[in-house]
Amino acid sequence: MQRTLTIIKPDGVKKNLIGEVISRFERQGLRIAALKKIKLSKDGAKGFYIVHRERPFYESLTDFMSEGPVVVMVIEGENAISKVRDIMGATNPADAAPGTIRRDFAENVERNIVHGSDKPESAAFEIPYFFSQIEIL
Ligand code: DAT
Ligand code: MG
Repeated sequence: MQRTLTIIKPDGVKKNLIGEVISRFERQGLRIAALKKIKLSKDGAKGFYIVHRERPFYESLTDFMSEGPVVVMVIEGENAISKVRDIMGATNPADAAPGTIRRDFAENVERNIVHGSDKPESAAFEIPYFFSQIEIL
């Protein structure tokens, strides 16, 4: 059993895709262990994406992530990290496989609808960034 942190990004919330995205995860046998809708501040977004601080897209990415509400979730299941990433599709929707969330809904490499932890070490940082232990059930 593995846990991963998933975010429906501001573009996904704006496009009314909360239910659609959650359904895709649930249909693949994953379980929502925690969930809330929040709005990140610019600093909150910068802290979450701190690993990307040297990347040229860091400022633009963190502006986008703080432009409107997001839904943050802890998703649980066998191989949840790679399962969620398979359902999401590649970072750039142009490279994402047919039937993935990003291929079906994302506008471009930045506005790409969803986030999912990329490895257990990332999940271990990202889950407590948003949730305390008593909120994960
Ligand atoms: P992922 O979200 O697939 O794990 P990542 O960790 O490499 O991708 O990058 C984090 C986010 O940063 C990504 O979802 C969108 C944005 N991003 C990545 N590469 C980018 C690029 N070349 N130009 C603009 N934004 C980019
Ligand atoms: Mg990543």
